Amino acid sequence: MKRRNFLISGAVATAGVAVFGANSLYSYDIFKQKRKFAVPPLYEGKKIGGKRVFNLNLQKGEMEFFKGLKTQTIGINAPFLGPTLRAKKGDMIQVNIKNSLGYDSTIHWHGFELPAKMDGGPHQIIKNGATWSPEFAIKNRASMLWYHSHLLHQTGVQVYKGLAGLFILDDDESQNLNLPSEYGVDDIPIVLQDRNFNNDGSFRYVSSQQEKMMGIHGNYVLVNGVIAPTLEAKKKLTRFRILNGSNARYYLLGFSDNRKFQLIGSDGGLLEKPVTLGQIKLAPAQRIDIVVDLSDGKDVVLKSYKGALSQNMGMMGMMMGNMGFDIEFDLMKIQSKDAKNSNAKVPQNLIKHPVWNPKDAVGVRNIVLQMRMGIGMMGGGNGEDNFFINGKSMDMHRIDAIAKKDTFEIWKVVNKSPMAHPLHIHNTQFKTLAINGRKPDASESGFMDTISVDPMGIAYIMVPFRYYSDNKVPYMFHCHILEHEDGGMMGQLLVT
Ligand SMILES: [Cu+2]
Repeated sequence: MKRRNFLISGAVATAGVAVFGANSLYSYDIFKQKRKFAVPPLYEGKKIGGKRVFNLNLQKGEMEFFKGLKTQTIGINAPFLGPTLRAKKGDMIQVNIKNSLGYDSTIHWHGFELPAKMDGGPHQIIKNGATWSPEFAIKNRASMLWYHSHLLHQTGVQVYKGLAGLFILDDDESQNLNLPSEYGVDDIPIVLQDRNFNNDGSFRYVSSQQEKMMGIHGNYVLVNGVIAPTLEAKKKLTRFRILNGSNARYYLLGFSDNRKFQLIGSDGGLLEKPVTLGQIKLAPAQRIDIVVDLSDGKDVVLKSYKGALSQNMGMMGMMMGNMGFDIEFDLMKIQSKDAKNSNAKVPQNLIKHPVWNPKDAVGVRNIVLQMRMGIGMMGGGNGEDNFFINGKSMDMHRIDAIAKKDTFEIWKVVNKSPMAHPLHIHNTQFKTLAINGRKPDASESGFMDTISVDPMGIAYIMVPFRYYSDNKVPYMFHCHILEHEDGGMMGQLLVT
């Protein structure tokens, strides 16, 4: 009976546009449900003839996010989401991806520097029933990257249903640091994804023009596929690698008792030095690598705080705030009463970053992000051409940018819209030169593949293109609010 009420109030919340509003399900102690934290299975592949080989199956599945209610999902070797793949810098990997979904898909290697043909973007469709076997060398430094569907106009819905997974990369340098690194023990991966549900337990994806415009925001947050789970920490020093795998939601992450944590890495790998923080913002597609001291043995809740959208200005920001897109809510509970002492530690110095001089860039590339607002947007249409980069919507037959291999470019990313957009560039890990009118702070000094540009803001980033060129097959660059990507805010980049 209780559960029914719980769901019906959810339905009320989703019937209008407002979610996470007055009817928020998180306005009471959701941890009473006592759901267990789930660690995605680790899959290190099999060494065959000098290659590390993975076999993946894109499949349909069914989950019980709410007891007694079934949700139709898709996943990779699992009903929902996929295993955490793991490899080491220098490995040659081969991934055999069979598509058993009943419809076309793709698998994109987010954050990897790799040949364009292996990238898994809209040009590398895996037809229903077919197997695609990309092979590439691991060039990236130690980091947590990820993989997900990237089918033209369908990325949002396919990721929403579950087509995503983590990919952890190691290297000698990181392995010599004695950081917490025992997978699932003191090195805990976390995928955050907000979702909406219908009364029958099925996922509710975009159902209004407004949701297409702002991107879908759910009123439940899945943590590795579980709503508000509780983790029993095993070690007093625990590392969390967190992916914002949501389609559109920004999080301002922190702990319920305001305890500080150490940020040790960003999208593309470790920082030079740890940075002590109380809160950190995470845009869609971004990752953080943090270490938390749990030695007081107290329960603590990982939360998202109000302020994730604090820099949104004007009507849109107000609208989104009023709609409950920027409120405080709980994500997961951590119990550490049985946590054991740890031999791991966070050193004062992590890794050395190469020095990149902006003077070495071959030029400045202007990227203008825009969205069509008002009557055309709200009043109907197919919603597929309301988002633009440099005035154009995504076209598979048009190349938007040509870069030269083994060069740096400075990208000036200008947001001429009233919403923040997280711009993701394939095949590179870049560095931030300036962001929203200021220099990046220490927490923003790392390697990134996705940068969030505030409404009417500007970012300058230094972007390397290394290792591979291809005169025909492009990489993508796009907004990682997936409804914006699907709606046209994407361009094609050739590296020649
Ligand atoms: Cu966007």
